[in-house]
Amino acid sequence: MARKLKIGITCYPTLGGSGVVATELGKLLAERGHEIHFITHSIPFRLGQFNKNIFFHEVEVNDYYVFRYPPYDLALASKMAQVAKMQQLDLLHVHYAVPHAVCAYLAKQMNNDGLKTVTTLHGTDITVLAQDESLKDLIRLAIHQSDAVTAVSNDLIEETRRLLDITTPIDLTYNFVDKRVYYPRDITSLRSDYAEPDEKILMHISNFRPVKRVGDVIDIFAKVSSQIKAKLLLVGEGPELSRMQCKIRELGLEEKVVFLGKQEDVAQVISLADVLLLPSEKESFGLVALEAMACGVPTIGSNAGGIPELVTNGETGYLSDIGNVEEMADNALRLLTNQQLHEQFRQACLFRARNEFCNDSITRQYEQIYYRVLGMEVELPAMVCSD
Ligand code: GMT
Repeated sequence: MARKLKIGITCYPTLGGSGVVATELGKLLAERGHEIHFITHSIPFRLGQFNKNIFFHEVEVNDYYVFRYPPYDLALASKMAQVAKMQQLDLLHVHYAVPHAVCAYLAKQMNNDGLKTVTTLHGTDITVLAQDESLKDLIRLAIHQSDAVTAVSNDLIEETRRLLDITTPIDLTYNFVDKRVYYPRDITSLRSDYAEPDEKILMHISNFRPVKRVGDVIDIFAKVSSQIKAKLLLVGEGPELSRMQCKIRELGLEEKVVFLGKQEDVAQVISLADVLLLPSEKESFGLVALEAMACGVPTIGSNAGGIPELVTNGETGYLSDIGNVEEMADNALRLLTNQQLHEQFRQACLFRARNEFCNDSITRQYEQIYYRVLGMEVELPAMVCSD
């Protein structure tokens, strides 16, 4: 039987797809008997219940008076090296290239015990930061110095190669959802708080950054709600929120739009929706569309980045070119006015989420990568995602 591993995980621990994936992965690995050490500036928000295999090491930044800017990156690298030594970690798995992969490289240099590093690229660390000439060489160095690099879609792999001229192997590790958490919830009583029985619910969940094109969400909804009775539920907060509030007022849609703010129990909230709107400009994968899919909710969105690897156009949702809000609205109307078609999409969503993106098989892929970088020949049995 394969030896259980001691793994350090670093991620952005607050709200955000990369932090969610890293935290859920850590929890699943702990369930499988590995010892997981989160090394972050605060407790990952999805960590949840106590598990004897999970440890948290807080990165504290030294505010020494000569520092104009307290050096978080150096504090993180030192903490990584310290924890790796004290806990005899086998490897560090870092999520997001900057600064985490760079810090892991520094920690490896400080540690003489053959510490290995695995870097997972999540999206904006490449699609936005690698376009910045001042960061490009640093990101390239961090990638080259990792013992394994994974990315969450084929599109992101290609983008990484294109933007950074990287030729070394990059493993594909799609985002996943825990099927014990993400399933269609019973929302019968909750739904009436938001919509009449004959109204449809459209939903958008994001961090309201410009790349999410929340303005398009509102334009799509404006067209849909001019044709059928509908509500728009907006979940999350971010820089575009107040501009969007103005736009909603200008279009006279206040009565039809509900702001839910940040929500932790995404599976419960998303189960309220008839469709999810995701018209992003950039999206390396689109975890939220997978969360929706696992709850039986089809996505209407753009064909940006890795979204087409997740959403099958015409089967589990409809994808259009970025900014084509007319077509997106028509597609939403097509689904929302045809109950039989909607049910067909819903079933396809449930099947695809469970079979292609389930927690068991993707956790196993990560384990294979860990054993490979440690030079351990371990053949883990293939995982069948069953009920
Ligand atoms: O979507 C965001 O803006 C958050 C961002 C993050 O860094 O946490 O999400 C990225 O990573 C997720 C998990 O791998 C992906 O599902 C998202 O598609 C990706 N976001 C972008 O590429 C914009």
